[in-house]
Amino acid sequence: MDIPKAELHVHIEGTMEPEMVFELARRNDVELPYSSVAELRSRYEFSDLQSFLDIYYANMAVLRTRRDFRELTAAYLRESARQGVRHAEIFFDPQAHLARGVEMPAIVDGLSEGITEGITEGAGSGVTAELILCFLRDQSAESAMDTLRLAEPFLDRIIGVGLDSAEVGHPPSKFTEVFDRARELGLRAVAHAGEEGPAEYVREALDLLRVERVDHGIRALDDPELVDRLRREQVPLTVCPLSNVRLGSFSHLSQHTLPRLMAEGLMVTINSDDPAYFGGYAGENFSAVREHLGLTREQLRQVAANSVQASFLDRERKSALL
Ligand code: ES4
Ligand code: ZN
Repeated sequence: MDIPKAELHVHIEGTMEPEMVFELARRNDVELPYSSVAELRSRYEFSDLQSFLDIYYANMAVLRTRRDFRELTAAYLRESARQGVRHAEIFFDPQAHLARGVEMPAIVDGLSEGITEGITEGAGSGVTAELILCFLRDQSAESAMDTLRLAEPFLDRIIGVGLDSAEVGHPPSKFTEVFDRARELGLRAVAHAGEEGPAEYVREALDLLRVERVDHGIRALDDPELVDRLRREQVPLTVCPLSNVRLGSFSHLSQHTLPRLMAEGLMVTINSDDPAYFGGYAGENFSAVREHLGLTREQLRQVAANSVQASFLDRERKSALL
């Protein structure tokens, strides 16, 4: 699917293919508990979000240097550009790296160099990308605030903040203060909500964190009043079809509620989440929903246009992509 589109929900750490896990492990002298790429790949059978997060955080141990972050990001941009992505807003999880002693400058410099390299050498000069710093919601609000403070010298290269990791038991309300601070600093705001957690978390993300997009949001369908509000306000939802199936929200892609979200008149986008783990990048998510949910070309065009509209690009760049 080569319809021009923006990817609004991708975790850079989730783009690390098993081959790169092994390559970086060798280069950085990190011992892996698997003997081969095939064995690692065979572990990618998840029952829920936590079972995925356990292996996702474990694999991150191989990411150590600025160069690692640069190569990871450049590789992601090259692949997603091949799949029609013209703009990407990329999540990263600094707390996970700081915990291993990797410092904020190595992380942000590496990621931004990777964006430059990916754009100029592979993806083509038409591609753009931005970074969104995510707070880990299963860590404390204080840790999130400390992370934001550490990121302050780099805010010229960070467009916004997000909220990710284990959702249930970690409501958006826990992070009201740090999102307020982020907004004061001029950052945009998004948050994962309603992936495994209840529709109420989507409301909290909107009312307390004042997010401009909701990441996932699929559980909003449990709450008709919330659906009305999402429609009225045209709040973008960054839906990740292959991710939702691999993490057990739906038994098969044919059971995904994406068509219902669209029929309700919501502003839906299609994204890859953690493509190295869930079986596909943005284009592959588009092809999969076309095949298994019967979305028409016209509907897919609409979803792609939504992604441009829902991005943090300025008005001229949006018109150029529409
Ligand atoms: C994530 Cl699929 C998903 N959900 C929540 N947090 C995440 N971090 C990386 N992938
Ligand atoms: Zn996600």
